[in-house]
Amino acid sequence: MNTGSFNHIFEPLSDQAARYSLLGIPYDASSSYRPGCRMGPNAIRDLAVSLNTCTERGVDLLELDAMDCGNLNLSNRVKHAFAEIEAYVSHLLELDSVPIMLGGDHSITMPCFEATLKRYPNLKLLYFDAHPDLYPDYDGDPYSHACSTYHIANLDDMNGDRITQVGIRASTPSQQALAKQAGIETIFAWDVDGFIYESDDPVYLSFDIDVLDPAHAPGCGNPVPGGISSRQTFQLIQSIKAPIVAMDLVEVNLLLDPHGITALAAARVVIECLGMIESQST
Ligand SMILES: [Mn+2]
Repeated sequence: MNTGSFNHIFEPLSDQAARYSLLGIPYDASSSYRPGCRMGPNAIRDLAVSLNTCTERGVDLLELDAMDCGNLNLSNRVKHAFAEIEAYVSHLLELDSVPIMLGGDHSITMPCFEATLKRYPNLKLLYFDAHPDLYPDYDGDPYSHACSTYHIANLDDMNGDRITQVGIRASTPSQQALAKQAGIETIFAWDVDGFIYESDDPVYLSFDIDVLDPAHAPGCGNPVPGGISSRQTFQLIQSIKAPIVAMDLVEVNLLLDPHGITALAAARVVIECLGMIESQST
C-alpha cells in the first residue's frame, strides 16, 4: 500500500488531482556504464523520511497539495517504455499538475520533456549535469542517457537557444562546438557561483545528481570529479526565477550509494525545488 512519502509532503495516490505529482520512473536500460538507478525512486523516498518537511529558508511543504503516484511499471523495450512515460506525464499535465519525476537514468528526460513541450509550446530546458549529453548516439544507441540534450534540441518545436546547462565539466571539443552552434547556454562547473537563472517562459527543470561532486553524491553511474557542492547546488536552486512546470531528478544509483549520501542529497534537492516552485506560484 502506498502511504505517501517525503514525510507526508506527498499524500497517497487518490482520484483527486493534486498541484504536484511525484512519479517514480524506474528505468535504467539506457545507462552507458553502470546501471542500477532503476532503484532510485524508492531510495530517494526512503532517505527523505530522515529530513523534515521544511526547506532551508523555512517554507513548510507539509500543507502542499501534493500526491505520490508511485512508480511506473514499464516495458523493458525502450520505445515502448518511452511511450508509456510520455503518456503518463501528459496525463498529469492535462490535470494541471506539476509532475516531479524521480529517475531512472537521464534518458527519461526525453519522453518527459516531449510531453511537457506539447503542453507548453514555448518551453525552455534548464539542465543541471556534469555532462552535456550531446551525443547524437552513444555506441550506436540514440536512446542512451548520453543523448538526451541532443535529442531535445533537435525536436521539431524546440530550439537550442531555449536550453541552459549548468555544472558542465565533461564536455568534448565537438560537443562544445555543437552546443555553441545550437545556441545552447553553458555554465561550466567553475563558473556557477553567482549564476542566476531567469525566465518568463515555462521551464522544464532536469536535475542529474552527478552535477554534484562525487564527494557529495558518489552514487551515480558516471561520476565526474570537480563538481559543485551541496551548498552551491541549493544556492543555485534558491536563486531560480522562473515558472517551473515540470521537473525530474535522475541518476541516483542505490548500488553505488552504500551510505545513502546520494539519495539523501537528491531528496533535499527535490524539497528545495518544491519550495522554490511553490514560493513563486503563490
Ligand atoms: Mn550526467
